[in-house]
Amino acid sequence: MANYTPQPSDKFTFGLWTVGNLGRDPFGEATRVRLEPTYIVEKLAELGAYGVSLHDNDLVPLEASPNERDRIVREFKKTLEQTGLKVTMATTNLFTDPVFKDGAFTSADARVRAFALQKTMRAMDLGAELGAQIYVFWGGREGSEVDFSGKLLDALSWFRDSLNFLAEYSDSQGYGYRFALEPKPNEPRGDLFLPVVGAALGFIATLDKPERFGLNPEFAHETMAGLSFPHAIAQAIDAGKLFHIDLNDQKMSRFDQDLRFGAENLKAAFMLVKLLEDSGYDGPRHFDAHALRTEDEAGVWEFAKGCMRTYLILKEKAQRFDQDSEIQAALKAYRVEDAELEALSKGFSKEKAEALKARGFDLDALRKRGPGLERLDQLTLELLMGVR
Ligand code: GCO
Ligand code: MN
Ligand code: MN
Repeated sequence: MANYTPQPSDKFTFGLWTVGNLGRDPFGEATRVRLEPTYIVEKLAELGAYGVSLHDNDLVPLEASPNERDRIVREFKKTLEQTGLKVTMATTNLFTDPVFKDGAFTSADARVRAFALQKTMRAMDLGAELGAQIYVFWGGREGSEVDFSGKLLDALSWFRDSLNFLAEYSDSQGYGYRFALEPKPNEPRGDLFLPVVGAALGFIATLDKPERFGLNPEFAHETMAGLSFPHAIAQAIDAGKLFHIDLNDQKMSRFDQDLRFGAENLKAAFMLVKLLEDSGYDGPRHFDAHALRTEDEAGVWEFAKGCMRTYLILKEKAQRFDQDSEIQAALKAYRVEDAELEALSKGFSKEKAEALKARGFDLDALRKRGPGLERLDQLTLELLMGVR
């Protein structure tokens, strides 16, 4: 029996803000005390994680003087060296300060947009100094409640100008960042711009250097929108745009719950792990979730262990799925291959088109065929429930 102990090679990472979450919500105060970033790094290393990610202000407070900043960064780097943990992703907090209450890159106030650029460039400097190679854009406040303000089209174009500017900044500094946009449908704004994976993919194609930009999809976010996360991930993989991923869980159509990975939608979590492992995705398995507000610090580390352990268990289940002869037979029976028809249907030529138009099909047989999906689903469920 495997012991499901995480190793750095599993590439599990956590945001400083995730295990550092204070348990505050819109109705109640913090239920936990702040943990020092260096302490978080030490604990995560102990648990077998590979790395951490951070917002600029998770590490350096907004009001820190240049001297304080340097001291904090120096100490943090020392802990990284001692523990071997990597900083895999960096990002900017463009949502906490009231300055950003009506957006950052999409604010209607040019001063706010310029400040957002300044803050992001500084945060990119910090991330690069810590070795981050992925830079995430989550537009926390990039959205609206009142659309009569007339900025719907402008907002997208301001957003585009900012991303183009920052991609050039990264180049001019030699940072080599890969940028990952993180879609979310709502919360904290009534409606957020680029609400889902498909919307962000479409937007990337309009940027000056689309090859620099990909996605950081989050399980909870697509689920809040009532969409299938595995489908979104399949499309991101197909487009070559899965740069990073935020793993957590969520009940459909609710407020952003950020539950422990696998806590709610085990079937979708299994499918997701299978997709990531089968596709050869080799980026961080990044958990963007937090312990329930009920928990104390011990509960926080149980939460972190649980995220990684569930991933490893599902990874093992995916291997068993591939080795299960009945499941494999069901999969084989599901697909109908026909070399001649497949050759005719791919790569247009006039001859192929003529041949296909003239072809007869036994439609009755096609109508009557049962593809065996009930059996495949039940077999898979039984495997997940541990009786296969
Ligand atoms: C959320 C988001 C954030 C981002 C983070 C990094 O719903 O609050 O998921 O946690 O992922 O700001 O960009
Ligand atoms: Mn989220
Ligand atoms: Mn996220």
